[in-house]
Amino acid sequence: MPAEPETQTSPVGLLEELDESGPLVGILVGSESDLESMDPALAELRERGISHELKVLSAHRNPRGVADYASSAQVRGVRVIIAGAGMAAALPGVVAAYSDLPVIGVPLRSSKSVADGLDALLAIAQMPPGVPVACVSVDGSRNAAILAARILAQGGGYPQGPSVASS
Ligand code: RP5
Repeated sequence: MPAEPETQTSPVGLLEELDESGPLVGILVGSESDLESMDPALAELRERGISHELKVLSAHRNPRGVADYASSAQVRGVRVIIAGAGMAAALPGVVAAYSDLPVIGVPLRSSKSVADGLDALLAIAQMPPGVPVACVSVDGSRNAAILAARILAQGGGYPQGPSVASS
């Protein structure tokens, strides 16, 4: 009887198989009114030749859309997500709750901001334990793109789950 062909069943292997040539960086903003503040990030990624996509998805107004995007991003080939939002900026944290990808939060100053964006800065920086979101400066989308590029430069193969030593 011929031997069964070897099959790859680990989740990591499955993810590798599903990798498509989609964008490497996913950029989300919470509102159409945030779009302009992402221009520096778009310029930086374009200059570096890093593929990216930009979508408007609000954690409060369209939570299902955010959940769908975040939970499917990795299998589409996205490797880093940049999420910018103003006011009670829940977006980066919600994305991190639905995805294991690195998430970079960009606090945005909007016309309705309190203290020039301090509201969003605190909302993004003060994530609860277990919800890792990197936070750049208010309106710091260029730095978010540079950080995304540096994360991508590390390549894949990151460890899955907490190590025994850290538990
Ligand atoms: C946040 O509320 C958005 O990220 C935006 O910065 C702010 C205001 O949104 P709009 O009322 O302009 O849509 O959720």
